[in-house]
Amino acid sequence: MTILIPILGDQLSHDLASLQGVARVDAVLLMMEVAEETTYVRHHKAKIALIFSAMRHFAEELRAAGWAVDYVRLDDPANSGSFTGEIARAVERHRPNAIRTVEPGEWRVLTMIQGWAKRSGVPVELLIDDRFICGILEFQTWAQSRDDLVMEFFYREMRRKTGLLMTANGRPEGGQWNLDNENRVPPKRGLNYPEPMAFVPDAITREVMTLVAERFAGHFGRLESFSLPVTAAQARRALEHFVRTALPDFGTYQDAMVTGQDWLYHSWLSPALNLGLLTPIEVARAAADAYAAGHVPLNAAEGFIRQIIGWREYVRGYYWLEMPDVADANALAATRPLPGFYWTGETDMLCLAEAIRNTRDNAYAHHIQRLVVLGNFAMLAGVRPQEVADWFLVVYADAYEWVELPNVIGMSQHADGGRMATKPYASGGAYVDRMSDHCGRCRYDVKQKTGPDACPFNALYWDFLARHEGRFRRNRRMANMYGTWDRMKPEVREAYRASAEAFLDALEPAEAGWAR
Ligand code: FAD
Ligand code: DLZ
Repeated sequence: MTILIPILGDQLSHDLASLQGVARVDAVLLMMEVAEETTYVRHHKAKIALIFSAMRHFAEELRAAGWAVDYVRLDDPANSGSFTGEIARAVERHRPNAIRTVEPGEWRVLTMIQGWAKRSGVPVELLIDDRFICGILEFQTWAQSRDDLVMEFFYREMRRKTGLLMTANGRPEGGQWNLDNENRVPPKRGLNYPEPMAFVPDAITREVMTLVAERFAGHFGRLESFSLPVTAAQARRALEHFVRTALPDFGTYQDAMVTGQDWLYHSWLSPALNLGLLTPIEVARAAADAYAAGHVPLNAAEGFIRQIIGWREYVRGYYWLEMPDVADANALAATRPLPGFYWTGETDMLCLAEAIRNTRDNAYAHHIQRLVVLGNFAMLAGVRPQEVADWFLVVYADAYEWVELPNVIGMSQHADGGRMATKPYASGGAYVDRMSDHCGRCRYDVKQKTGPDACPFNALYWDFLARHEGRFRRNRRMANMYGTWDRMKPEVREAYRASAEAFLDALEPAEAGWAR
């Protein structure tokens, strides 16, 4: 009896469902570095290095634990270049009786797996990925029971399910489910920002970095500062470090942006989480335990836990509920190509330049840079959502379609017509000014509303509301903004629209070939 167990690059967990209940003598674990996965979009160099290094470390750990691991390297001359091709070759080598694998993170890969049994003549067992707190079917049942998909209500279900920050009588700790009214404080001078734990590349990582530097030289991003955790043991140390040094201030300064400060109080745990080096429940428990021990305040623990058991689980459920149609959604009929500065960073808007620098150097930008700066600009400018989604999938070390696409199409571009968010996350320069120190150092003036020196976010915001009046005017959550627009003199409204048009006309589109 031989069972072939493919383990994909984001399934690097020792308690993976496919490894349970199988005798080691009966199993061959198959891990595949394949060209198709490295180039279906042209990932940031650091992302490829991270995945290959973590895969190679995980294979060593599996071997040390007594598993037979068949590891196909990218530079193996016989490598077919695709998961499906490697399954066919592995079936030739091992003649398995069955293939057993865990549901993948992407629709694209699921359609591949659905063809394996027919192509190879070997039955394929597809197991639920129980590393997530909420299963795909469970989310679908929740969604069917409701008229809307408001995340807050899903989050409360997850609090009840996990018991995290719940009192013995089933009430939320502190009496409130959500403490965001204590969060979103602007950054002050004199704060000390802890850095995430940095790991010096070992021999395996250095070998992978050389491979990536040679083979993927034309891909976006820098590799030199690579220091991410590549094993579960390192990821646990990074989690402990975050809980001790940054979590206490996580909630308070969650929306802050500071020039030259790339992480502020964020965790930078998403790459390890999304690879499977950490599980969401252990990360959320670490925060709850720190609160119980009196080390972090409730607003920090609650805010952080909401991101993990709320948003992260929610977007995964949304992805499988809405795929495949959501990938092509474009409710606002946006047609503009992505501006070239998303790849070069060459823009005078300091908030954008800073977010893109962080992205290029670290394959990272924190949530508010992604949402309020990069996503907001693309939506206001009317960039085609699929080009925005490709960019986000390329540039971040934590980007897999199940988590990237809902955040782009649903949360940031409103391209799903409001299925995820009842109102678009649109804002002008004032919000960036309130939450950051960028505007005081920027070549544009956030206080000026129109003209060549005004912050472009101001005119773009009003132009966006005017362009989409037919869709949004009846939205009760946007009534105030349309009230303000209505009270403006016609010549003021016209000046906003002319300013936006002049700015947009001058935008250079990106050169072809960066993303695909
Ligand atoms: P922290 O601020 O420390 O948050 C803790 C954890 O909560 C994160 O590690 C992450 O696992 C989870 N989390 C927080 N917000 C979200 C969210 N909206 N969706 C899912 N998980 C969340 N996250 C990804 O993991 N991969 C992506 O490709 C991705 N693309 C995004 C694209 C856009 C347009 C936006 C607005 C958000 C995107 N996010 C994505 C969500 C979020 O920005 C990142 O998870 C976060 O910035 C990762 O940094 P961190 O670990 O320091 O997060
Ligand atoms: C993202 C990625 C890359 C760059 N390379 C590989 C690879 O060579 N082998 C592999 O198993 N996985 C890789 N991945 C992650 C996969 O794309 C990921 O498993 C699927 O997208 C499903 O989420």
